[in-house]
Amino acid sequence: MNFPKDFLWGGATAANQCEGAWDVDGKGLSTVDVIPFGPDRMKVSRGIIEMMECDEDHAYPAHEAIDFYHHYREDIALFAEMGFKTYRMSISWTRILPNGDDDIPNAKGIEFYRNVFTELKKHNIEPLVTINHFDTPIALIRKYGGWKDRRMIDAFLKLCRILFTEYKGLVRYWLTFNEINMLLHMPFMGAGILYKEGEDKNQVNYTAANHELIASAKAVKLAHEIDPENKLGCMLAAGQYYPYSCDPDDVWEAFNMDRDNYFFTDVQARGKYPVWAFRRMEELGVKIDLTEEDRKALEEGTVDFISFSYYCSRCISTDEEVLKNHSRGNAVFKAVVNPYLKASDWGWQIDPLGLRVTCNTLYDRYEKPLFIVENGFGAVDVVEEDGSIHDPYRIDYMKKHLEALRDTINVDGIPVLGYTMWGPIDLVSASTGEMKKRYGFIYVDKDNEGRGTLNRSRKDSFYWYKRVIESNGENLD
Ligand code: BGP
Repeated sequence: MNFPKDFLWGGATAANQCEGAWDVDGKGLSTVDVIPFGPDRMKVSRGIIEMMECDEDHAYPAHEAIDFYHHYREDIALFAEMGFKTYRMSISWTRILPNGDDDIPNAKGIEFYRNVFTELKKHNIEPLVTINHFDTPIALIRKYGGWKDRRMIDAFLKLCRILFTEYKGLVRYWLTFNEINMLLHMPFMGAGILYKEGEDKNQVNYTAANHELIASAKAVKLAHEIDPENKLGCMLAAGQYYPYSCDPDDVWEAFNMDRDNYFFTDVQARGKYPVWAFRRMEELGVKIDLTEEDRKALEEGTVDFISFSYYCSRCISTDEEVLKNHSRGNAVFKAVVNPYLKASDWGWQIDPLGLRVTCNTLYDRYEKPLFIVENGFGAVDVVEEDGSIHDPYRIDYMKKHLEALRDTINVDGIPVLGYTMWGPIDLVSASTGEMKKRYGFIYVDKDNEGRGTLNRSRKDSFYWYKRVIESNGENLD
């Protein structure tokens, strides 16, 4: 028993982390263009420091990134060489609509993505497109204050209508919002949210979440209307919470931490807010504006599949002493170090079985096909004198996760549409802005300071993944 016959093997990237060309061919300014490298990055991402334009004192990694904008043919050829069946990428909203809601789209932006999709088709690679991957037009933040304003729904749908119409027949798989739950953790990066003095953060966050959820549902309906062949997915930053101990308080805490994340997918998959979400909002003193029309939209816009990123499981405790040992990994999530697991250099703990646990939980909850659209290992790579790059740690991480996925499919019987590992080509890290935190099978010659030729080269893992795809996952060695 192995992976399904039409399993979609591939890799995933995001526009701002690879395209560069931030101000080229009419592209407008977006949140990700003003999120700097260095110590201020997290503060800006979280909305603690306000940054609405670039300044001289900071460097902005998204400006050039790995310049996929000018290298896409070469990069796609390398993906094809590995045998990719699918490539997950995102659209830069401001490349299509420079101000976020322009009446006339930017022809150069439309053309760029058409060229990319056509190139993919040439290589028989199915595009999987994230409509919004941490990317809010600055002009809409100035105009509306980002997703806390209901008018963002119409602006987003304007973008969606253009995409679904322009790329009809070229793209079939769409995700509405990348890691939609990130809105609660990195509000500026996730949803273009800046808080005004005295504003209640919970109220703002849940209002914005409500708007994104309505926008997502309406986009799903629209996509199905424009082309019934379209398949739409939600996208969650997943990773099961484990209780640190069997103390019922820890168990209950872990259960609730998970629920906070499922808040979004519960609505996107089931078409309505779960009972507990209203109670939770009441506890927080939050009131959302959910009209009859909104409820209908949520009901009519449920997703076709559940996609998610999985890097690690999370562990939580109610014991103050244990809580002091905060996990360094993915610092946006509250978690303590799990003593049973090893970690990457960035403190992200490695838990392949956690992927199986997460898949089973999501399938039990929604009974819809799953799609793992991000999983991978950020590490420092060394280029040898002869130019080769040996990355057994990356192969080991992915092999173990693919074994767990194989069990999920074969032993547990869960339908999984595909697997797009994160960052098949080195790109800018979303959390740290670094180049040094590399995920790729393809090395890009560029360092944290922006120096390098941007030349591409194949790591050992490149050949390994090629064998994996060739054997449809039978050969994971
Ligand atoms: C997810 C994001 C990606 C990606 C990945 C790895 O949260 O969807 O954009 O970057 O994490 O994280 P990082 O780049 O911080 O290592």
